[in-house]
Order: sequence, then structure tokens, then C-alpha cells
Amino acid sequence: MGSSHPKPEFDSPWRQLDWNQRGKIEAQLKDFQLKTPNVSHLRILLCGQVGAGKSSFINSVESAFENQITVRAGEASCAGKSFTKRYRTYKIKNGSSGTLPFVFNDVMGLEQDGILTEDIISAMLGHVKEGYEFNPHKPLAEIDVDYNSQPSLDDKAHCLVSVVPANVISRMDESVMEKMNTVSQRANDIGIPHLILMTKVDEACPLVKEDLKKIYTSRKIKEKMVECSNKIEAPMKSIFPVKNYSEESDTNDLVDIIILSAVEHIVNAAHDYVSYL
Ligand SMILES: Nc1nc2c(ncn2[C@@H]2O[C@H](COP(=O)(O)OP(=O)(O)O)[C@@H](O)[C@H]2O)c(=O)[nH]1
Ligand SMILES: [Mg+2]
Repeated sequence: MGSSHPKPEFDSPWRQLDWNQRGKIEAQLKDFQLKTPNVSHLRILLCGQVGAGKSSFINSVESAFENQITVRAGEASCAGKSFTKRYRTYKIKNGSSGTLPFVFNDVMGLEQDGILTEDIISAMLGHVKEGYEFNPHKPLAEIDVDYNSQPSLDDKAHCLVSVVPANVISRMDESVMEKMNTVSQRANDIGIPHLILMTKVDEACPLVKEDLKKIYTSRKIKEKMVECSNKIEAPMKSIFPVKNYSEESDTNDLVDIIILSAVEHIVNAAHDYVSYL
């Protein structure tokens, strides 16, 4: 092939993912314990446009831990309206013995007519009470009953995760990007880590769709990550390409490994943050 047609696949992966270590990653997460007496769980805030795969990611994490497909966080069956309107915390079960020491929050999509930037920031700072229904036309105000004026460390987010689908990065809405960048800038000012989940890698690259193990050898995925890095102004190392469970009826090791290793990085970043508070 000539230089105008670069090979669609690199000879070796540019990031390592051990495809035999599903059990090890899972065990590490299940055994993970917080070393901070003032925080009882790590709170991970997911944001992104409607249809980005936020709910699917939460469900995929739960599915990986439960060894079966679960659909607790409402997933949209078709693109369009934002399914999630209420602020909800998702805990993940740890066998029959309790829950894992990290939780996820899913907010309404941030497209036009979606969640307001100030509301995502309020959620990040712990001001939004559980169950609050976001209003795209009016931000949560200090006088509202759903406003938590004295959030504890547990109420605050310890990691901000932007969820961006690999197959729409090139044509992502300017307003979505702007909201995302405003929120991540704020996170950065406070010191809250910001990571990016680049979802739907299967939709972005046929090689990966066919064989998930090619996620880090696919030129297309690397290109998408670079594009993501430029648009969201985040370093490559903070971007995690993932494939969520979407149409599968059973879990499998490859998806589990991709999902769990992303969770591991998110949890470590959140833990680092609370460790130095
Ligand atoms: N092929 C594929 N589909 C996905 C992936 N993640 C999510 N989806 C699908 O995208 C649609 C929107 O996902 P959803 O989780 O509801 O997005 P949310 O609005 O961000 O919560 C659903 O039909 C999902 O099944 C992925 O990684 N690959
Ligand atoms: Mg959702």
C-alpha cells in the first residue's frame, strides 16, 4: 500500500490491555477499599449528550459485575429526547454482601433543550438532591427544596466523566461541546479529575466491531481519540475508548475487560483526588 493509504491497523497496540485478566481486574475493583475516613464512596458524574451511552455504560458496569445483562439505568431505545431527567445515584452491587465503594450519577443530556451548564456544575459540587428533576429552562436555585446548600464530601463528585460517542465526534454539536468544555474547565479549576469515555467504538470502526481486541490497534479509533482530544481539550491519556453492552443478551470477557478497565482508571483518578483533599 502507498503512503496515501495507511494501513487500517497498527502492527502493535499503542496501549496495553491484558485480554486474559478479566478476573484480576474484577477482583481488584471488588476488593477496592477507600483509604479516606471522610468519604464513604467515590462519586462519578457522567455527562454527555442524549444517546451518548451514559445509561448504557452504567448498565454495562453492573452487567460486568453481575455476569449478566442488566438494564437498571433507563436506556433510550431511539435517539431524540433525553430519557434521564431526574438526578439519580446508581450503586453497584458487590455480590450479595453489599455495594461497591463507588457510585455513578447520570444527568440529563446536555444538548440544546437539555440540562443547563450551571446545573451540571451544581451537581458536581453536590448541591443537587437525589430525585431532582432538571428543568432545561431554569437552573436549580439556592431557595429550592432540592438545593443542598451544605453538601458533604460524599455528595460532591470526585471525578467528572464526559461521554462522547466515537461515531459522532466529527459532527458534534457546537453547543454540546461548549457546555462540556465549560464544565470540565470548572472541574479543572477545582482539581476534580476529568476523564472521557469514548463510546460506540464498534460503530466507528468495522475492524473493532468484528474483533474488539483491535481497539488499540485500529487506526480509526486512534484518529477518533485524537479528534476527541482536540475538541474536548483533554490529553490522550485521559480518553478511554469503550464498547457498551447494547444488543448482547449475555456478557462476554472482552466487553467486560474494556468496561472494567475503564472503571478502574476512573476509580483510581477519583480516589487520588479524595486522598489529597
Ligand atoms: N453499538 C453500540 N451502541 C451503544 C453503545 N453505547 C450505547 N449504545 C446504544 O446507544 C443508544 C443510547 O444509549 P443510552 O445509554 O441510552 O444513552 P444516554 O442518553 O447517554 O443515556 C442505546 O440504543 C444504546 O444501546 C456502544 O458502545 N455501542
Ligand atoms: Mg440515559
